[in-house]
Formats: sequence, structure tokens, C-alpha cells
Amino acid sequence: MHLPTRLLPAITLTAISAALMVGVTAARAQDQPPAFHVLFVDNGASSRPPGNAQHGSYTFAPTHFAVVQGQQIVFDNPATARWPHSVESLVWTGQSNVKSITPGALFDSSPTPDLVINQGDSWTLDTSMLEPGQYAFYCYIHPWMVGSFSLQAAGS
Ligand SMILES: [Cu+2]
Repeated sequence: MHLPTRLLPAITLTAISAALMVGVTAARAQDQPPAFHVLFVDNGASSRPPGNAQHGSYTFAPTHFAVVQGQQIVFDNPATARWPHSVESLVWTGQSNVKSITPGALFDSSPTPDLVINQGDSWTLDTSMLEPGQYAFYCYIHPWMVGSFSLQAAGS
């Protein structure tokens, strides 16, 4: 730019600063892989557990997947779903042959009942807070809905 600085009103400098910040944000967004979407599937089925003749096809779609550390996982409950759902980590604790499962220790979409993921809503898990590794999760409302993902180190 060849304009003398004194000709640049403060508002122009503000605009240039804003443009630079937008550029930085855009560059960061390009570095990150796109958000990974997971769908809650209940197929409008009544809430009956497996083994009941009216049990539906409850699942996460996809059920098992891989993402990169820092990637956002967006859990979408479609507006056409019958139920609210949730996403809670499952962590095993205890001795080798006497294990128990602790839900929600690493991540939890719905720590209180009013935070369930309603039909038409989404919940985003930011994986930058997790170490690379294997993770299991379930829906506490329909605990037979179970999924897992592999979190890979960025750049590996
Ligand atoms: Cu559910």
C-alpha cells in the first residue's frame, strides 16, 4: 500500500484489522478436518429394550468410526426421530474379571435431564480435550444404543 499513513482514517485501519482476523480464522478452519456427523436412529420405534418383540432399530449411524484429535463430532437427532437421545462416554474400571462401567466420566451431552438432545437438535463433542485412543459411548435413555470411535493423533 502506497498511501501515507496519515491519509488512512482510523476506521480503515479497523477494517484492515478485521479483514486480517477473518483471514486467520479462515486459515484455522482449513487446517481442521470437517466436522464428523453421527445420526441418532430410532426409526420411530417404541422404547422397548432388545428382546422385546416391539424393539426398534435403535442405533448410532455410523456406529463405529474414526476421527482425528481436534475434529468435532456432531451428533444429530433428526426432527423425524421419535425420542430425545444422549451421548455419554463409557469407561471401564475395576479388576480384570470384576469390571464396572462408569458413564459420562469423559464426556456427557446430558448431565441433567433438561439437556437431552431433542428431536431436531445436535450436540457437538470437541475431541481436542481427549487423548488419542479408543472411546465407547452410549445413550443413557436407551442404554442399548452403543457406539465407539477411534481418535487418531493429528498429523499421524
Ligand atoms: Cu437414545
